[in-house]
Amino acid sequence: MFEGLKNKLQGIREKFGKSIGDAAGPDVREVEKLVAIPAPQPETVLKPVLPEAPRAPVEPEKAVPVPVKIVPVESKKPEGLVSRFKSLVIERELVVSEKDIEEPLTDLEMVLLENDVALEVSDAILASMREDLVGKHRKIGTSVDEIVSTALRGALLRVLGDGFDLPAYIDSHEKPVKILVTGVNGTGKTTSIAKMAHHLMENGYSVVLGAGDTFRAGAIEQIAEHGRRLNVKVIHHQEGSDPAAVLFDTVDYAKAHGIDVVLGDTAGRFHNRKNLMNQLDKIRRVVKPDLVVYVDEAVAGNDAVVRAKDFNDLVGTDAVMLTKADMDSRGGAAISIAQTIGKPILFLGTGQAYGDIVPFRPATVVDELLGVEK
Ligand SMILES: Nc1nc2c(ncn2[C@@H]2O[C@H](COP(=O)(O)OP(=O)(O)OP(=O)(O)O)[C@@H](O)[C@H]2O)c(=O)[nH]1
Ligand SMILES: [Mg+2]
Repeated sequence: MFEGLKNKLQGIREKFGKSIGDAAGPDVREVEKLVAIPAPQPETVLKPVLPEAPRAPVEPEKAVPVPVKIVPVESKKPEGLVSRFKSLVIERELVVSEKDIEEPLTDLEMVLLENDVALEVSDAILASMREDLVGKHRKIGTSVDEIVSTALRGALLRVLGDGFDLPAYIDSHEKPVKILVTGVNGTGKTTSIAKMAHHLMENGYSVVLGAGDTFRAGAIEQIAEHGRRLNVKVIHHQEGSDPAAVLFDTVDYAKAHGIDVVLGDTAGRFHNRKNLMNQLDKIRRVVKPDLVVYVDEAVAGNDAVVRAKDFNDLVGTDAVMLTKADMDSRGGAAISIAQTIGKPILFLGTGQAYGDIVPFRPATVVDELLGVEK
């Protein structure tokens, strides 16, 4: 999963590390040679080592620290020797400037855009990297790669958001919890419904499926077959019937049988098909779903991001499931969707089997991208 991006990010980490290392090395030597600068008051001493103001806005708590903590260390040294403030700071600390990381930042931007990360998300990641790296006092001795990977991890976590805990949602919600699945044609909606049913049952919830795709030939038989294999009830009407009525009946069945979760399928549709979008609107009004889950393919990259936006704008979306992540080496959609539409990713689909569904946990995805050993 996301192998291409993962490999590129490794290269980027090394570039950041090299740039920061280069920035630190010569400085240390050069400064150590400087001598005979009179020992000024601590305030004056510290002024020249204040880092350049970062270009990106910083939150107050992340603002450049005034290095007052240096003072006691310095005051222990005898006065009037070498350029005390410089040797002190450089010996003990490293301050990265915007210029030091300009090149790896540009490389990072290229890698993100090449891997289908949306422009606004790439911008947000870069801003976060600047904020975390530029102008901060770093103790020499700290691993540079650790500094870089912590910044990258923070940047990715910021754009991925908090994720979505479905079991917690179901537990705190009146039953049945009604989940409506939407999306364009062939992205894996029906398969994802079967996978979600399997996942929910494994977690102890009862489920009923609604065959809300009454449009495509064979769609009802497809979901009915999933129902047979999973031993789950499927409510269906005839092909061509009103999907809102099918899903209404599915909710009725769930209420009558004390079922925890309704999973409603819908026919695939593109956002520019006005009639079909109106039909979704009608389904929403009749069924009043608790969660509308938009399904798209991770492999679709930026197209998936654009479509997710369109669906969210037109019929609303509460969470996203990204399928075919097993075939996606770029990861752009997975990284971009939560930030661009402001809705969490719920699951990743990672194959064709019922068990190939993974709750989307941002921290785990970032570990995967940064190659953290589990
Ligand atoms: N590799 C892989 N294939 C998947 C995944 N999810 C779904 N598929 C495949 O994608 C194809 C389409 O899946 P469907 O579930 O029929 O898609 P749909 O969105 O319901 O399609 P329509 O109802 O025609 O709009 C099938 O061959 C699935 O097996 C996944 O996570 N990984
Ligand atoms: Mg389908």
